[in-house]
Amino acid sequence: MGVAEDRLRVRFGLLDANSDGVLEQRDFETLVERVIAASGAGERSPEAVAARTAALGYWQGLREHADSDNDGVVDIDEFTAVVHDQEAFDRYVRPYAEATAALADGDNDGQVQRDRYLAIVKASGFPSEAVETVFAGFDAEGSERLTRSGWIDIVEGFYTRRGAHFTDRLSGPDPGSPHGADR
Ligand SMILES: [Ca+2]
Ligand SMILES: [Ca+2]
Repeated sequence: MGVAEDRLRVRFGLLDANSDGVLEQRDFETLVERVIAASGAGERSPEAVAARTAALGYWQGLREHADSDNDGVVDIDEFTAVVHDQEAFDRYVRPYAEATAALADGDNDGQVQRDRYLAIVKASGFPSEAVETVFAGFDAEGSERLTRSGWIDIVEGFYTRRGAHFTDRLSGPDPGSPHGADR
């Protein structure tokens, strides 16, 4: 399997929160609750409510776009056919990235602290070491913070780039177990 296929499998596996091999609404509901819990935002906070709406929008957008056999779930072949589509990213993935960045930016100053970033990205299923490496790569000045737009750039790079990209590190050494349950 080539690097590009590995990368696709990792992306798919991260979204398949219940690891049943297909993407469905339940996966997105599970993911967003993990992210909300990790963020420290209240379950009923406006940011949490907005994140749930964005997660559902992500799923609905993906299903409408990708579920070509119309069976109500998105399998890896259907996912692979659409994942690099920049217009689709802008339409239904970016709002979710923005909502999670808002969750992470607890004091709403446009900056995300390193510990919050790490907690949320790990809750999304990425392996710890990879997450820290990517943060360090992005935070070249050692400020221990990311801007919200930097956060969205990371998500966008991970999902839409076809070629090599520094977010490849998020794939970690073992793309077969992206959830890294015991790390
Ligand atoms: Ca699933
Ligand atoms: Ca399908």
